[in-house]
Parts: sequence; C-alpha cells; structure tokens
Amino acid sequence: MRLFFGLSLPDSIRREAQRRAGAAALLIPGRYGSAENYHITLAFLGDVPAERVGDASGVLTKCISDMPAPRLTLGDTAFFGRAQNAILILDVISDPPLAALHDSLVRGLDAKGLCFSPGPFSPHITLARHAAVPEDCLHTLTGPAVSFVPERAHLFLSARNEAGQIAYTPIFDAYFAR
Ligand code: 3AM
Repeated sequence: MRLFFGLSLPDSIRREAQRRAGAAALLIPGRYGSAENYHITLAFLGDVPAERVGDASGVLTKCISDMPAPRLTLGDTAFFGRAQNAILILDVISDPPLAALHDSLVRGLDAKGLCFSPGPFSPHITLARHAAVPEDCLHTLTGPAVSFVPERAHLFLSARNEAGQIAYTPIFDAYFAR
C-alpha cells in the first residue's frame, strides 16, 4: 500500500487554493490536479505491507497527540524543480514550523523499521505537475494569506480509483493535543 502522512484542508482553504490554481492555469501550462486531492504532505512512506498499517498509524498518533495544532497559512505560488518541467505549489507557512513534526515522524518510522523518503521537507500544496513556468509571472499570482488550524492529521492511502485516477484517501486519523 502506497502511504503518506498528511493534513487535509478545510473547504474554505481548498476553495482558495483552487482559485489560485485557476489563476495560475491562465499563465502556466501544466497538468493541474483535482482540488479533491489537495493536501499537505507531512512525510512520505512509500510502499508499506498491509500488516504494517497499524504500526504506521501508531507512529502518527505518538508524534502528534502531545503536540498543539499548528496554525497554517497559505503563502506564495512557487515551484520545485526546473522552470520548464516544474511542480507548481502553494507555499504553506506554519507556526510553529512543521519541520520538527516531519523529523519526529521520520524518526518514528525509522525506529519501527518502516520506510520513508529522506529528502528535504518543505510544506506545500501541489497545484500542478509538468508545469512550464514563464519568467516573471509568479509574483502576479497572489492571494489572501488565509489560515487554518487542523485538528487532526491522516495516514493517507494513495491509489488509483475506478476511473484510473490517483486518489488520496485518509485511512487513519490522529488528533493534535487540545
Ligand atoms: O503532492 P505532494 O507533493 O505533497 O509528491 C507526492 C505527493 O505529495 C509525494 O507524496 C504525496 C502523495 O503521493 N511523493 C510521492 N513519491 C515521493 C517520494 N519518493 C513523494 N515524496 C517523497 N518521496
């Protein structure tokens, strides 16, 4: 099972991200994802045997149940990779920063012998893949710095649905401290 830890978005934030994607699509060609799939990845596990889902869920619970929920704010439109074949994103600013949570999730996975992706971590919402970003256009793609405080995080399953499209489905929830 292809799994990752992440946060889902309230409808108001999802709509604003969709509006930002719509404005970007007028200037930036690319493969824009469905707003239903918008999320903030906390840590990517990769392929995990079904019998280890309980262990992965336990890592998520242990890492977030003592942590007060962060405040997350939509930031700039930006990209990862090369401008001609980029992943177009919305930056997400977190108070406190999410890097400590990412690190503790990765340490927890490692301690349980579960797989994870060791790369750099930068919280974001992916808007499009294979984007060709013209020079000097990102600064025009602004929007309000809307915020939210998630009450929980999810273990997501990434799998193709009946229509053959990738869908991200929460299969376990863990709650931040209140
Ligand atoms: O949409 P984002 O970028 O937040 O990019 C993939 C997506 O996150 C990321 O995991 C989420 C669900 O697929 N992802 C996929 N393969 C990855 C890998 N090998 C990966 N992240 C890190 N390493």
